[in-house]
Amino acid sequence: MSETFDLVVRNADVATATDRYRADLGIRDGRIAAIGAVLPAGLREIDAAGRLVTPGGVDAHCHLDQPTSDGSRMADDFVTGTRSAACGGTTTIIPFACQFKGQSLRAAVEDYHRRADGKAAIDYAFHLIVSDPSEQVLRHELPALVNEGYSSFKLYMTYDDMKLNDRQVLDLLAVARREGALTMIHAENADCIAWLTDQLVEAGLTAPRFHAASRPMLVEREATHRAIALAELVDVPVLIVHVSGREAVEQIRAGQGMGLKIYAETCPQYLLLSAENLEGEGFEGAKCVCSPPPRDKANQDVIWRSLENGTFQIVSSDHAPFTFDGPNGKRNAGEDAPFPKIPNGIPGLETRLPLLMTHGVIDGRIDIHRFVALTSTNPARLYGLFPGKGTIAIGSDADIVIWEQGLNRTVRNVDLHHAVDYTPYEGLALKAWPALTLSRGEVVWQDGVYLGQAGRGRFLKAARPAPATTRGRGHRSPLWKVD
Ligand code: DUC
Ligand code: ZN
Ligand code: ZN
Repeated sequence: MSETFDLVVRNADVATATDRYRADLGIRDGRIAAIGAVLPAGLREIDAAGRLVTPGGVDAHCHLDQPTSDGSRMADDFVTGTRSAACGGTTTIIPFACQFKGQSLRAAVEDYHRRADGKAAIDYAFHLIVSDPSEQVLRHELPALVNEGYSSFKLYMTYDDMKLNDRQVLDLLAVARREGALTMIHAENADCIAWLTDQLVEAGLTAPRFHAASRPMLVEREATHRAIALAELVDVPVLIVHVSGREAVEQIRAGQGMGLKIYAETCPQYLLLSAENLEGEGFEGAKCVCSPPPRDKANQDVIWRSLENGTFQIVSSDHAPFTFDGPNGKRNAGEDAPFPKIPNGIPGLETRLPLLMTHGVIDGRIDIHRFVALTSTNPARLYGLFPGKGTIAIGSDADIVIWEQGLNRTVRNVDLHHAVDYTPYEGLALKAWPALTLSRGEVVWQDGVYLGQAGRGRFLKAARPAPATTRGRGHRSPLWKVD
């Protein structure tokens, strides 16, 4: 075996979730083979020239080519979605294989593999979405799939085509406990939302901004409280996804304070957008319709503080790519369409890391180690992909970002690589962007040019991520920050 490196990244200012050091990185066969002060020559060399170098991002919550039941259609498939991710420094994604009611879970997984096969340019694992926890699913399909590398699943407490009642949630949590899977929960109270929506529509209050009024903080607080209580009853860890504001944060902190393993994720939209963005001219507000909706400035501040103080383990994009114009997009039902007809979700795969680097690290709200933990190391750990993904260490995949800092730019949709015709972050400041992204040692993005190839991305089987119980003696969290 030759000892020559395929690639050496020289003079890197490496930041991981825990460490910061100046080093050369030697890469062989797609993995980091050596880290040293001065490494021998490689077949190829990249001089990082003292630039900040971080692990590639792991976006643990994004939706690509996910079938929907309302006729809307996602603009990004695995070709455009992974291209966009790579250009923004993300090297691993975990989208969702979604079960429709009445469908077999395995059929949903097989269908989703067909959508990804030959298309992804970076590596990917799958979460499951369970919307029909039948006996067959609970007893056979889900345990078998967890064993085969699909070790996390999402359940919904809202949306007519997805929502589960408390008994169904308990049944699924019990399977998660037995099988060592991690449950992600979309926590909003379905009946409250349906009732409020009816009131608003009857009163003729149907513009996009009333989307936020139909799902106030209270409905998220109540469902978050209930989700945590159900997890406590079953004695199993859960992860509350896309947390939007103070009242839900307080529930999560209360659970964590009781010693429960309650993990939590937030997204750039809850840090950088507010309900005011839903009030844009005419139908513009539809560009920011997502659930839960962005809240107000005070809630944004709480979310920022909760990144810093460790309440949150993960920042994901929740990329849910619907175009504004065009068939199946947000404006498909017309400018007068009532808000319940607007597809829920916004794009954000490509902007997640640069926005958090700019508004979090460079603006002094979080340090670089927290940034790496939230965007790469923690999602890799919690979803069973560590240490192959999520860090810069000998033996890990050479998924690496070299940063260009000191920029004075703004987000512009024309510069992005997704298939969506807008970004909700248009005009926000950008002080950093990846100069180069390596995926398993291959350059997929360099100096503004996409160099990836559809089909080179590999499916990753996820190990069982979670401790089986939430506070049993001797159980350790997989997270270094939470224990
Ligand atoms: N929930 C998600 O997780 N993503 C998009 C919309 C939603 O409600
Ligand atoms: Zn959700
Ligand atoms: Zn989502």
